[in-house]
Amino acid sequence: MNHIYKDILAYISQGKKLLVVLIDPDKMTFDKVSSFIEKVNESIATHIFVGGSTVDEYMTSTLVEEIKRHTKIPVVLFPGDVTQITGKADAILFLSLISGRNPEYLIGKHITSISKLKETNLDIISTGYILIESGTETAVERVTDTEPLSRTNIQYIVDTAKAGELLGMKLIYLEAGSGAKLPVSKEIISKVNKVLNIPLIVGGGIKTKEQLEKAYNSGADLVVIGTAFEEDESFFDELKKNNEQRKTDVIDKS
Ligand code: 1GP
Repeated sequence: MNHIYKDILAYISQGKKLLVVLIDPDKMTFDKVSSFIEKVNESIATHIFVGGSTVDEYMTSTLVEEIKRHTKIPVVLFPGDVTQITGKADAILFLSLISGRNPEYLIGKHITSISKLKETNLDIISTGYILIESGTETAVERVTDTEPLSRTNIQYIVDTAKAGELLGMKLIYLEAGSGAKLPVSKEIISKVNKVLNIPLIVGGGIKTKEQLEKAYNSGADLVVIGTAFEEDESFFDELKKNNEQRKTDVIDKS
C-alpha cells in the first residue's frame, strides 16, 4: 500500500503548502507527456492529479504509465468515472460530491468501483468534494447533473465541509470547476479552513501566482492547477524550484 495521504499530512505538519498539477487525459496528447512532465519536475509541484469529466476508457491507464516513466512525483487519480481507475497510479481521491444530491456521485459509483479497487494497491483517500458556483456552468455540473453551492451562502459551504469531516472524510476539496471564471474566494477558503481538522484542497480557475498565493494565505493546504498550465506552459517558469533562492543570489551579488 502506498502512503500518499500520510505524506501529505507530514508535509502540512511541517508548515508546507502543496501544489498539484492536474492533467486531463482528454487534453494531453501522448507525445507531449515527456516535455510537459519535464517542466513539472523542475517546478515546485508536489503531486500530479490525473482525471477529467469525460475520458475515453483505458486512456487514463496508458497516460499514467507514460507519466510515471518521466517522474517520481506521486500520481493521484482524480476520477470523473469508474473507467478512470488504474492501479498504475499511487493513490486515488475517492470523491463523494457532497455539495450535490445525485446519489450516483454520493455513493453509487463508489460501490461499482470496489471490484476494480480491490485489484490495486492504490492509497484510497476519502474526499468530500464540494462544487461552488463560479460564474458559468462547469463540466462537473453538467456531467454530475448537480447544482453548485452558492458562493454567497458561506455558512452552508462551511457546514457542508464540516459534515464531510465528521462523516470520516480525510480531505475536503473546494472546487470552482475547471476553467472557472471565478476561483473559490478567500473568504470561503478561510472560513472553511477555520473549522476543519483535515487538509483542504482548493482548485478551479487559478491562473496566476498571485491567485495561488492568495489561496495558500487564506488556508488552502493543496492548490490544484490544470487549465493555466495547459494553456501556457511558461507559467511553470514562474513556479520553478529555487526561484526565490536565485532572486536572493542576484541581490547578494549586486
Ligand atoms: C479542476 O480544480 C481543478 O477540477 C483545476 O481547475 O483547470 O481551472 O485549473 P483549472
